[in-house]
Amino acid sequence: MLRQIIQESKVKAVRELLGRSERIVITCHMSPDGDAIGSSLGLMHVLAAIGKEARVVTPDIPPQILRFLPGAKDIVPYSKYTDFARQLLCDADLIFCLDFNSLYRVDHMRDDLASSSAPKVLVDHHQDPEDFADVIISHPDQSSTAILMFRLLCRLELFNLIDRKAAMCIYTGMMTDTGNFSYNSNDPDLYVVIAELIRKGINKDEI
Ligand SMILES: [Mn+2]
Repeated sequence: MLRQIIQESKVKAVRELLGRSERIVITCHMSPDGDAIGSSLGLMHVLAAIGKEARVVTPDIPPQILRFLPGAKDIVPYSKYTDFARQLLCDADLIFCLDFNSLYRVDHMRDDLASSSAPKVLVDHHQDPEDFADVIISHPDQSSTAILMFRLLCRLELFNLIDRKAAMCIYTGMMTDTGNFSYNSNDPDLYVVIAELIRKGINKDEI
């Protein structure tokens, strides 16, 4: 089984925030990569499965190469749909900030993100996160935000709601940040997670 690395107090805080939130925004850094988009969409699918209205808002347009990911077409790029994205941030009752450690990483979306009254949960693996979120789940020893998201979902007892679509997104994130498991990839837990994602029905040869 997986080692437990996320503190129970933080899991509990996220569980409570989720319990009283309906409109949830998930965001990530500008020039999003496979980890930023994969962990965001993976979370989005699971939140949708528990009946939440979850939207992924990115600072700019995600790269074409990630369009194959389930849910990618529903992403709202702030740079393109600024008013709509601003409204989503403003109306949200919870915001997940994934795969970045500083508000500067969301570029021109910074003010709208910072000024939203919604509580913020940071899930990230970069060093020295800024203190802008209400709950900070920061584990620089983890190879990707996507594997950290998988761990968080398991701790929230949402493992059973990770479907094939969510699994594809999470796998893509894990793969991206390890160069297809060529670096930062000695943690045995990585392969435990991959095994679980394959059981969820992903075809890793097609990703
Ligand atoms: Mn990353």
